Amino acid sequence: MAGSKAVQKEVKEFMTGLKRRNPHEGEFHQAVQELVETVMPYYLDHDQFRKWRILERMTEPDRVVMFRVTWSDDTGTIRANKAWRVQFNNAIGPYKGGMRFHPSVTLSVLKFLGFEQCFKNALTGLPMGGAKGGSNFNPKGRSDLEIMRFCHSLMTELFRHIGESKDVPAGDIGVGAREIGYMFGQYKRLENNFVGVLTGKGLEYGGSLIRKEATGYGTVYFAQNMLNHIDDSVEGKDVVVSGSGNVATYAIEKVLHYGGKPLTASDSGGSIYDPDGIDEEKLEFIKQLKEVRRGRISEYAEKYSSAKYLEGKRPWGVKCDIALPCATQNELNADDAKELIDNGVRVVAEGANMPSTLEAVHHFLDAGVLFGPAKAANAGGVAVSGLEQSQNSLRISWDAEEVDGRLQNIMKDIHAKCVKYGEGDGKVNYVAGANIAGFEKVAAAMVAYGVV
Ligand code: NDP
Ligand code: 2IT
Repeated sequence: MAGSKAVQKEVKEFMTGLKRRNPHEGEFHQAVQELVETVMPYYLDHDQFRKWRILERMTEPDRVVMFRVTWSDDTGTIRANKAWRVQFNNAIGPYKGGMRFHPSVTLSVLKFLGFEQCFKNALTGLPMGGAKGGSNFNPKGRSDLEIMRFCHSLMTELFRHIGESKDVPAGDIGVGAREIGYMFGQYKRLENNFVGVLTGKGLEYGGSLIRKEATGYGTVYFAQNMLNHIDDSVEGKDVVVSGSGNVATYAIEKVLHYGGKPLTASDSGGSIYDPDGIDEEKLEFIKQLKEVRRGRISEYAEKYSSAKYLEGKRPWGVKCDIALPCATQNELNADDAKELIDNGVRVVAEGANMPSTLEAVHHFLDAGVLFGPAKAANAGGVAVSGLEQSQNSLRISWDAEEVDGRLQNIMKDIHAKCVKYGEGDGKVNYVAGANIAGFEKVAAAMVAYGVV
């Protein structure tokens, strides 16, 4: 293995070039830095990858489509939003990755997400390349009809760039079953073709059981695998969760199944802390609140007197054994990491994409916390998307037990890959393990194609 000084020098030089080529893309720089820091020693030891300049090629998307989405709101006012689809890399399969609707969406955000998706998808063992898309559209407070007009308009451009063997979008922040339905309906109409071009579809029109639950369940399966590896388990543990959307809700549900105690949930307004624990009945309230009524998490504290509402605060100050960041990028910084470590956290599994800053990750690793990075820990969502594609191609539907069983096996397998590539000195560095395992698969496929 190359010496650490030489490695650091190569990382620095590589990042200088990447930042020069991609100015003002902080999130993208961060995601690449995290990968390159851990992959560089492996890269320097593998001449075939260096010779083919795989890292330089892999950090440049295959293509980016940028377009305008024009729609009219309920008052008749014309609106125009920006939208993108970043088709990052299809070396190991058709492009695959979610669509995000949120005012914070920029090209940099979608490039970081698309880049990480390539390695995450590789880890699942399924044939899926990496992509991400989305818009700076803010769905909050919009009526169903406004959402529908926006989704139809977006698909009126996007349809020509996607396809069941080309690029298969799915959900992400601000894009759930409702939005997928509107987008799929418009795709089908424009192409006159009923194929599995989106995943996360409703069960009535080709969706898969367990897709809705998959990311949150998968994150807790991953945490359970990390704990089982040291002869421990989620049972009896205090768990702090951020977010109250799709990923957070089903992470809380699986913690309950495993006998853990979920203590918190949050949204962009603040966090709720329930020292009595969020039980099945309280979780049902959150599901109704968020999936049906689209309300604020503060209502939980109005309903349950056991809970406190921490306005404008993230939940990282609450003492816990396990932390599951499940909201958004950079929601857990160095100070939060120190506080969690001081309070005795033993496991962090990232349900969201890049929720921990690079400094926070370094703190967790230095403190010996079992840290499951997003690429590995939240791969369950896209894995079941891959299974939805398989079911669509086969024109069959597996039952929930079948899909959940496959999901559990995939998460176990990802854990094993992280151990294989990240074990040293009796410890597992899951960041290095996930990055190297994902990188190796994509890189080997790129080498096989020659210079393209
Ligand atoms: P949802 O839209 O269902 O929920 C997002 C949650 O995060 C909401 O509680 C939202 O609060 C909160 N949130 C979003 N942005 C911010 C912000 N800037 N500050 C504070 N809170 C915020 O999205 P998902 O649950 O699907 O996604 C959550 C994370 O998981 C994202 O990082 C996503 O990329 C990742 N992920 C999702 C997968 C999936 O299958 N859905 C798969 C793998 C990863 P509010 O309502 O107030 O905005
Ligand atoms: O970040 C992710 O992995 C997702 N939003 C899910 C992508 C997918 O294609 O299911």
